Amino acid sequence: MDELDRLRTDAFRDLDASADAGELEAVRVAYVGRKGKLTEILRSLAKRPIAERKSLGSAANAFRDEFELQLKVRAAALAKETAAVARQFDPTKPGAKLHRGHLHPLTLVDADVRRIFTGMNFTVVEGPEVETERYNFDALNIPANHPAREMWDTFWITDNKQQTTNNKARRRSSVVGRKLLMRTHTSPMQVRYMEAHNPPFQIIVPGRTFRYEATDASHEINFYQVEGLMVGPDISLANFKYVVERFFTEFFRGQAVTFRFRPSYFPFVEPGLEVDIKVTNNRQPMVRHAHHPERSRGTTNNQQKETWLEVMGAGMVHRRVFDAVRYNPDEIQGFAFGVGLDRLAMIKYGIPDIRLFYGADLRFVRQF
Ligand code: FA5
Repeated sequence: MDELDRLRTDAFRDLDASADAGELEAVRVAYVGRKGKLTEILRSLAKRPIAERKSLGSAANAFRDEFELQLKVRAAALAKETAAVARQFDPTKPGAKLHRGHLHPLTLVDADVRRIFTGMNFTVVEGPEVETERYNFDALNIPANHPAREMWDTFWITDNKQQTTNNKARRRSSVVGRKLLMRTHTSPMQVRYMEAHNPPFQIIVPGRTFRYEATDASHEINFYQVEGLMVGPDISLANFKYVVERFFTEFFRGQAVTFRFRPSYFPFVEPGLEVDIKVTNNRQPMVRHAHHPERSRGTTNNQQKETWLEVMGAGMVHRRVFDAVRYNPDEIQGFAFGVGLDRLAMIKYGIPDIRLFYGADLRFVRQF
């Protein structure tokens, strides 16, 4: 009995002293584990005289029941303490890393273009994505049945309900130039702006454009263009060349790119031209090493095929467009251009496929 009393004092003292779940488990093993001190006493009962067996037995069993209950109580108290400690704020700990978003490469390029042209005194204006046939085609010297309409595969907007149920509306929508479409380029804003303003002025029009065409690595059905228009007395192609060269120099700063002007045709300019940028087959811009031509990227490595990527259409505004907005073509001239924003982004960041912009793959966006 004395031994049991001593054991009880020790057991409850150790239990109270246990500071965590590990220590508590050690206490449990020491007393009621397979070779625990109390277990041994209980096991020895069988060898003891009957009288002792009875009194010692009931005391030892009661002790074991109470001890096991207290083990559970202590375990619950320790768990609570641990949780409270975990909740405590430690001001010396480094802060948790904030998850920051990334700007989409097209957003970055759009911001760059706006900044550079604003720096050259251009005004930024925007226009509607749903256009009328008149602004997208007719006023740009592309009347219905003009073969040049085939240069722009168009998403036409048809209002079936209107056409079948409302004869008056149908008659109205069939008036020349009133048909609706998703703008195939930003050029309609040339006309809208000139109708509402007098020269001289210089504007850019960034915006979304749509074409009903097969997609590939450099063609999307939805892409972005930036229109440029500078109109006033004595504006010439020399002004255009200066503006575009300065734009490319700032846009591709530190990234020597090679570009070329090439004669081309658009019904709303005369003369017309296009601008290409030289890329290797992985779409990296050519990098010319000024002092060591042999180190120029793309020229020595014949595995990287060079191609020209068309980025811009441009030219001097056609008289017929000035006629449409009632400007006098004998008094003023202007240049206009339309540059593909996606293509600029592809060249700037070495992106091989335009479809990556619209794939919503976060692994792509997180690189910018
Ligand atoms: C035009 O859209 C003319 N409006 C440009 C213009 C404006 C000419 C002012 C003269 C005066 P074009 O269809 O070539 O032209 O397109 C212009 C640029 O948009 C192309 O050089 C290319 O960079 C981009 N682009 C055209 N189609 C696509 C497409 N499907 N996907 C991605 N970019 C495209």
